[in-house]
Amino acid sequence: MRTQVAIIGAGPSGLLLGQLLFKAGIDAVIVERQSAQHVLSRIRAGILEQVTADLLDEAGVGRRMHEEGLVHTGFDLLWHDQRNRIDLGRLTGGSKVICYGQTEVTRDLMQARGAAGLKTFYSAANVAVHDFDTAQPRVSFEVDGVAQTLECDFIAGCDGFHGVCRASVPRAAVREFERVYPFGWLGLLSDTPPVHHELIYINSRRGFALCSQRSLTRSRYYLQVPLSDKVEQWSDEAFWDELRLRLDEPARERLVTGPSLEKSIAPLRSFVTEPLRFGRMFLAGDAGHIVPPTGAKGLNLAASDVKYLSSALIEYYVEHASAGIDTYSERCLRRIWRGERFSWWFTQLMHQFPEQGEIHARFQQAELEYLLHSEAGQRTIAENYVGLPLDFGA
Ligand code: FAS
Ligand code: PHB
Repeated sequence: MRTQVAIIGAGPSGLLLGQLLFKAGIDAVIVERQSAQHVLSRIRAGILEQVTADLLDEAGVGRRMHEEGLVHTGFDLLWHDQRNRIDLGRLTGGSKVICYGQTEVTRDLMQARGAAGLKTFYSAANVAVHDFDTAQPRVSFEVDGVAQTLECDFIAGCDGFHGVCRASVPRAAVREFERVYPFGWLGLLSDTPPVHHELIYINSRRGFALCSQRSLTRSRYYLQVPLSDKVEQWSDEAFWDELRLRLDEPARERLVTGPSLEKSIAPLRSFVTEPLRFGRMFLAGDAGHIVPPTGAKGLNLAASDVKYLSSALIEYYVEHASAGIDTYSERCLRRIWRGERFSWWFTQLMHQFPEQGEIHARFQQAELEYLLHSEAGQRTIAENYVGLPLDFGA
């Protein structure tokens, strides 16, 4: 079996890349370890930057996002019972974000790929990548116990943090940068109306909390919890009780609780691999980097990687040029590190770090008070949150 681009992973990175290549007439086959149902069962990101929304439109899958997504022009910061709105629209000359769950993005991409009759191997076992440092890379895997080999020109490693592609690169060829945070995010999804029309990021003495949403009738909440916590320890009632303690009075009064549709604990880390290209194999999305979700950057950085990679591959096949391929890693990493920095900074600002002593809480309070009385301070939050332009600082 042969294709032009073998894509490993059918998460948002792999599916979006497949769709953009298809629109350009380039053949790509996706090999995914899990079933489609399992991929859709994962509850992840919720905020799309304009760059990501534009890319979904370019891929021809933006219709439902525009119909069902919630346009947000601001969010609230709450700490010590002080709630202040960061006015994204005013501070960035009109930029906004769209609240539309990653699950729905993935569903839209899956449906478009299925409608186009494009080849996707789900439930693939023992996926391995070979000879990506030669001009004849290939992928081997098994489906229903039958061994398959996919010969290709390029391999796109869109297989997430725990994937096989980065793991297949000789250690001497990569530099990895990592910071693991001493807490996790306990997330709960419920069919209850959101507590506020926009997001509320909370720095409470009891820990960080986030009030997010998926629609006018479906909410997504997060609580900072110790890394030692297990999701089984947290009943729905315990979750709602703890959330109430971290909200201010107006939000407590508006909070509508209900049974959880999903509950999980995600660890938080900052992680970057350098470089992101290894001969004819490229890493994109979580395969190459991870951010703490505080800044809502994970999915959006994955989308910009895919923008750079799809443009490079289209340039290679259509214009027979390799400038995009040769600069892929450098262009992605410039944007990745900006997203990493903002996500780290926002995490440091909004979470409790008891191990760093009371002085850290005082630093946080001083920084929050400065930010909320400084147009410049709020503008730095706003322009990073809505996403810097793709060519920023180029
Ligand atoms: P993904 O991990 O989504 O997809 C990789 C795909 O590759 C998966 O389907 C996997 O099954 C497959 N795969 C893995 N190994 C394979 C192999 N050997 N062979 C074939 N396929 C293989 N971001 C936010 O902005 N906000 C959030 O709140 C948020 N919450 C998150 C919670 C969790 C638990 C995690 C893990 C991430 C979260 N993220 C969040 C980040 C998340 O949204 C990612 O940025 C996004 O999923 C990136 O998409 P992909 O790069 O496609 O990686
Ligand atoms: C979400 O809705 O899942 C979400 C929103 C904003 C974040 C993180 C997660 O910063």
